[in-house]
Amino acid sequence: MPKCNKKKVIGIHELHAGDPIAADKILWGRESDSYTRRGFLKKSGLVAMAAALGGFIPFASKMPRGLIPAAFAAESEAFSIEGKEGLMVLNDRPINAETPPHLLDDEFTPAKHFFVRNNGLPPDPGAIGDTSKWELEIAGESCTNPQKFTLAELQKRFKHYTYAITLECGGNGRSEFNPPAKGNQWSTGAVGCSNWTGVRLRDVLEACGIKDNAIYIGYYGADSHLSRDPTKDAISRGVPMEKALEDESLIAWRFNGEDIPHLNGFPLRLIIGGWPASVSGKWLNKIVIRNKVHDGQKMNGQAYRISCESVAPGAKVADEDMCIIHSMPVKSLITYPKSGVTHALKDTFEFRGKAWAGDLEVEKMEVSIDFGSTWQLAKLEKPVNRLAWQIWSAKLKFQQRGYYEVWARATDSKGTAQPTILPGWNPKGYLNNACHRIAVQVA
Ligand SMILES: Nc1nc2c(c(=O)[nH]1)N[C@H]1C(S)=C(S)[C@@H](COP(=O)(O)O)O[C@H]1N2
Ligand SMILES: [Mo]
Repeated sequence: MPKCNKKKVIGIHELHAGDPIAADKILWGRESDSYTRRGFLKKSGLVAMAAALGGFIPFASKMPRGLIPAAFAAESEAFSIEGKEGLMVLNDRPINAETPPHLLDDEFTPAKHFFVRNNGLPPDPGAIGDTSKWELEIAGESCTNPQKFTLAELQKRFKHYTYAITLECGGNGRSEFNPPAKGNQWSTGAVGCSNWTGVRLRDVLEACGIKDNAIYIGYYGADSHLSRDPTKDAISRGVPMEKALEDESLIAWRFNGEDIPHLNGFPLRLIIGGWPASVSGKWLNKIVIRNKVHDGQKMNGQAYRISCESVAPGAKVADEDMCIIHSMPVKSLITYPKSGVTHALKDTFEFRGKAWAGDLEVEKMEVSIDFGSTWQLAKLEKPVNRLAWQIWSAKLKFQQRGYYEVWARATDSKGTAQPTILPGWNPKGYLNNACHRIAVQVA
């Protein structure tokens, strides 16, 4: 039997109907020990709610506990965040939201459908100010000539490039692992592919001098740690020099030709494709060139690491036996039609979706309508550039009415295919690249 998705996707009204106080905590991180009868939001909750409502809330301190903001009155489906549409909000952080597969049908993911994964609290939009004066510092022990650039200087001094880059959270698909792994219970939607414009990270690093002993870079952003402790970073990850110096690694300020959405890193972010999106630092204000593996927040311990050797489900793995994730694995999505829709029987049905393979290209795309017993070749397009996802499509015939599942399977340029059900379990639930399956009712 197909396993049920453990992540509950429910609307804000349903969420509040059960236990509004708990709902507040889920949505805004409103802590039970920190409110009076009126229900003060913790600062983190306020930032989340303000972002969701599109602005500062002057009377926030007067908001009753468990209140659904009237701005969401019309929402009965997925809860939406200002500037985002149809995303499903996960339940263990203020703002982490994923995109249902049918909303990833555009060639390039529009801002409103691009997922959000925050480890900490985004900078206050009002505090960002004049973005031309936004500063990026390049430093680190392996940088010969540390410098600061304003965004305007970066734009003026270096050549601009645009690439479509697939960003996928390392934990995408986590919800299917059993025993479950802690962390955001992502289903399939912590992924998107959009056009990013900026300057090459390489050009900027070279202008600041890369010492011979450089092996890694690390980034810092302007968001704060959930605790608001200014000595702690929300996240500060990086990649080996080789990856940093690739053509497609950008310091970007444009998203599909527009400003980067606030929750996705406005005004400046690092874009490094093919690897867990956690290496693409948002609200970017500092890059360090390191003579050792970067040791920032979430580089150590078990974060963004998998067991170096495969282990039995549920096994405990020592930190020293965990390896940093590099390239993401081959994967695909069915973005049309929407799962669960009932279709009238007809000659052929059109299916389509996206496929990507980390640092590699997808070479073959197949679909199955019989739970993986047989596979039919789908049409697969080339990526618009390296590290962009690829569009696939297939025309399928169903002989009779009934319930079907359509499964999609991609194979990368090294011949590695997606596993049909689940890949190897790992302690933190990363890299689930199982075949995407949708329900198709033919009536
Ligand atoms: N400064 C900063 N950068 C960050 C994060 C963050 O919390 N803060 N989250 C990372 C993670 S884990 C992911 S998956 C991607 C998510 O990018 P998105 O929110 O634009 O989808 O950003 C990465 N960059
Ligand atoms: Mo992530």
